[in-house]
Amino acid sequence: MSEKSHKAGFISIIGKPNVGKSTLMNALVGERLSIITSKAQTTRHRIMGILSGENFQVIYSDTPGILKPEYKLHETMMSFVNSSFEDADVLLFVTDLYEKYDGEKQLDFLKDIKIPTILVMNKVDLAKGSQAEDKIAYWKEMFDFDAEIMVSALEKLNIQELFSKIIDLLPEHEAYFPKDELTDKPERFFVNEIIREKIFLNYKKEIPYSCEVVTHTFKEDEKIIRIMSDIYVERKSQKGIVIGHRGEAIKKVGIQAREELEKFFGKQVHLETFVKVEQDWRKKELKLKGFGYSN
Ligand code: GDP
Ligand code: MG
Ligand code: K
Repeated sequence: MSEKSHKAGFISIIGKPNVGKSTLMNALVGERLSIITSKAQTTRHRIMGILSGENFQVIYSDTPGILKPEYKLHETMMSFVNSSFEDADVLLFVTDLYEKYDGEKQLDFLKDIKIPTILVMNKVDLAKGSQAEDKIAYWKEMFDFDAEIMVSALEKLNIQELFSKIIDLLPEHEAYFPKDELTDKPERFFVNEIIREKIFLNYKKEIPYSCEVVTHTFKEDEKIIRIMSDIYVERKSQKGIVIGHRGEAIKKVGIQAREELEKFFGKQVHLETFVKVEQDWRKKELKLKGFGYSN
């Protein structure tokens, strides 16, 4: 008897900030793995979601978007974007009804990409008339894609169809990970990301971008998870803003993060946060490595 064919591979989800990459990955994997907010650049790490079936294993990586490297941090983020291409078997180039191509260098790779690429037109739930079809035609005029599809990651429209196209383009390969594995990231990573999400929701301007979260304690027992996390800011003045008048601001972040963490882990959570100053952490490569950004 011949063995059944098995497909497996790495899928990189790429595109500009806010086109819906994280939402799409979550729709594809069916779990709330990466952090979604309406503000750009909240996804700094490379996240993998793994979906396995009897005859397939699809490994997704969600990237921080295609950005201009302004700070050291952005360069590190860019290296995540770039490195995610290298081992990809299929690329999902995600765009939405509103994105335009202005000749950006960051999209040059689309001109001579060797990896099978699917054009994913997201947010069709908001499309009027032939807006989505027109936008697809617009992108196809400039670049070659191996397939294209309209989806709504938010409304989970056409997600199954997209999945079929991904499987079509996947190479025959045995599974890369044990089949019950959901992600390659430890729990602390999700804690950091959830706290970061609440920081993004609660502070304005540069504050969220000046914060880094490091969870140093994660103790789980039968009833409760005890978590301690440091929030690093760059300047003393920012520490004051993050803490807020009588600690009100940081308290709000802590409550919102705890509620989210309890949903995520399905368990009672006790969360303590400490705000610390680490001058110019953004510019210090070594520090970045300490924060876990190097790969
Ligand atoms: P990313 O930066 O590319 O990862 O984008 P996110 O997944 O964080 O989404 C950015 C914003 O777009 C969020 O407010 C999402 O709720 C919203 N969004 C994502 N997908 C859709 C969609 O299909 N339809 C609509 N209406 N909004 C969406
Ligand atoms: Mg994202
Ligand atoms: K985002």
